[in-house]
Amino acid sequence: MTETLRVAVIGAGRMGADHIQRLHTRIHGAEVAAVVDVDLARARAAIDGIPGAVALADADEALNNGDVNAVLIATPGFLHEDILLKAIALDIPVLCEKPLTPDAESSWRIVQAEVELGHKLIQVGFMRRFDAEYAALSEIIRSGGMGELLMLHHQHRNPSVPDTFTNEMLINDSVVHEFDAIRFFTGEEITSVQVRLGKATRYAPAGQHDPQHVLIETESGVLADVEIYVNAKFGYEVATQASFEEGIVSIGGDKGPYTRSAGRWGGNVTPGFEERFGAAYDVEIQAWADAALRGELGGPSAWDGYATAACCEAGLEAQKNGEKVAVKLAAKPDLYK
Ligand code: ISE
Repeated sequence: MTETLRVAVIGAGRMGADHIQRLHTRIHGAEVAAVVDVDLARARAAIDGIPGAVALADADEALNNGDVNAVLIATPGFLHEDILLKAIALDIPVLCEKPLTPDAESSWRIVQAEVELGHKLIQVGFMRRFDAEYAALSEIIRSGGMGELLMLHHQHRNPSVPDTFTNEMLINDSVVHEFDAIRFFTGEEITSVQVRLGKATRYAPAGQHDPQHVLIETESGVLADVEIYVNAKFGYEVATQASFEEGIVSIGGDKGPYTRSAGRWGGNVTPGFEERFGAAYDVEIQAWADAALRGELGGPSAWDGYATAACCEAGLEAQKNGEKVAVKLAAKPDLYK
């Protein structure tokens, strides 16, 4: 049995570089064996100080390198399918940053390839499931101690986004996390999505309507709403309030230190997702490595990637027509039950 994952990290951008440092300095049982980036200089910079790691410009070269036995994919979503199918053919474990692929049809091809292989290899990078407060809220829901969960209210605010962040990306790149979180909290599939466009901020880049209000229903009738606001300026916030029969639970509020000085009180606003979810990413990648070394899966599966892609597809249609759009899902294969 393999004792150490020798990981090829594909993509050395913002998230890839963060994961490379994480694997190198904090994760047990996994090491960076190769870093691939079309920008070879960026790949070289990313392996600086990591003994035994090679920098490459081609993913195939990394996958066929005898020293590699696992893959972490951190490229933009449209590049995922090819690498995922190759990793499945090689039967090696994968951590794939969200989205699994950009649309439900291509995600379904990944699900089918895994079903054909006969076991699960792909963990999708929905890191919020590994956040301590997300886990605590999920436990409260499962325990039934506060009665039935009735509604979820989500706030997802980013300080700013690059000009290349399209209107569709508010759904595909940002609300995709809420789709997964709602499925994680309720243990149910999402049945419909509606998007409402109200008054918009003048700080949104051309072509982007920001903020947007997303209304979601699950199989048992839990209602969820999401404020997605990606040019909120003040900082980063991901928070949820859950309404139960017996009370209300809030997660994701401001954290200390809470300071009082010179007649004022306050604290620091979280600047971005690396800070907000840094600990969750560590837990996520460690869970992936531990499970992969046992030949198991340590988190959300390719099915979760496919189901959230189907929600995004409904969300994009809803963005255009303002209607409540049904989520279309294929039957869940036995492998994921
Ligand atoms: C980004 O890609 C993420 O994954 C962040 O968690 C999210 O808050 C942000 O909106 C996305 O663009």
